[in-house]
Amino acid sequence: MKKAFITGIGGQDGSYLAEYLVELGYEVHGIVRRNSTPEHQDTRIGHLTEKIHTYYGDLLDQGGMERLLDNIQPDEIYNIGAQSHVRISFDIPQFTAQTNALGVLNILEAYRRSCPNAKFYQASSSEMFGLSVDDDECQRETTPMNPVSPYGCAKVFGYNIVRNYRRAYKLHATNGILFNHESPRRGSNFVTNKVVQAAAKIKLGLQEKLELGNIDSYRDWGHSYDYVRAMHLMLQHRSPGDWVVATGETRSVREMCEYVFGRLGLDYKDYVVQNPKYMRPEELPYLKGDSTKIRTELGWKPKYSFEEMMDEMTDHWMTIYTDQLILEKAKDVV
Ligand code: G4F
Repeated sequence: MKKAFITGIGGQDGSYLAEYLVELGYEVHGIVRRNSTPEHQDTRIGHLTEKIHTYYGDLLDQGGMERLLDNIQPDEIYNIGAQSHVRISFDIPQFTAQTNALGVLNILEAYRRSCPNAKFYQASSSEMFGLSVDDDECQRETTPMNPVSPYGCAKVFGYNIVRNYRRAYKLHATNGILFNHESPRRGSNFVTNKVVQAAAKIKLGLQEKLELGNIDSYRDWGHSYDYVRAMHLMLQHRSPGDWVVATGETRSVREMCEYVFGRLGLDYKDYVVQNPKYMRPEELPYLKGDSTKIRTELGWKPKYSFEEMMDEMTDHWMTIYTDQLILEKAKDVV
């Protein structure tokens, strides 16, 4: 039985990855950060409690990580934990840099010292490309990195230190350069989930307006489930490398709103208002990934289309809010 160790196991990707690896027969271990509301800590992994092993841990605590890796001796390590919100990285730049840059170095050191024969995955990000776009309007493994946020800058350090450790210590250390990926488990302050939740509430008469920031930026949105399959595939390859994972399609936030509201029979223009609070001091205007390398060399391709993913998310929240409404009405009757 193979053993996997996942940082950020309680997040969107961590939970899909843990589920996927359990299905494949892995023994799955992962760390969650301690916070003051423990009841929120396993919202996404509660259904897996009997099947996985979780520990309190933090990427900033290298000693703790080393002890865990020493004891567990995993075959595969997935470093998915991070401060993952780009706009918030402008509010807490030092913490973002500590977690997303030094945190990577901490776990790499723990890995090198405790279980150097394991394979290592680093959650690198398309945010690292920033303002760079190739002549064909895509970003790929060879596109220069020109980040425009503390988050992106920290991720570039993480990416480079993985490449450095790979060469210097002959480690199977790999970077997945993932473009945006979403699902019903996405945090509600990322734009897709914010939009579907609001559209569902507006449809049911529970909300009047939706406040957004820049709706003219473009993103390449895939499904988290498809992207965790890609992470696993990368670690099955004989040699480590850097792989872009993307759908190759791009849409503006405006187009995404139009689709989601439209599916519920609403016109987004009647409800979406812009609030400077959600604007970023510097914005990444355009992302569209070319994932030819992983498609041709590893045979990866996404199962979800953009529409299927947004429909799944919308239906998820429509069901939840409809059930809540029914409950509220039942209370009124009693
Ligand atoms: O959903 P977002 O916050 O995702 P963003 O910034 O692209 O980052 C995500 O993808 C990266 C990969 O490229 C990951 F590395 C990162 O961890 C994260 O998963 O914002 C998407 C777009 C941006 O252009 C943003 O300015 O939506 C725009 N937007 C407009 N109004 C908004 C809002 N974003 C958020 N979060 N909230 C708004 O109200």
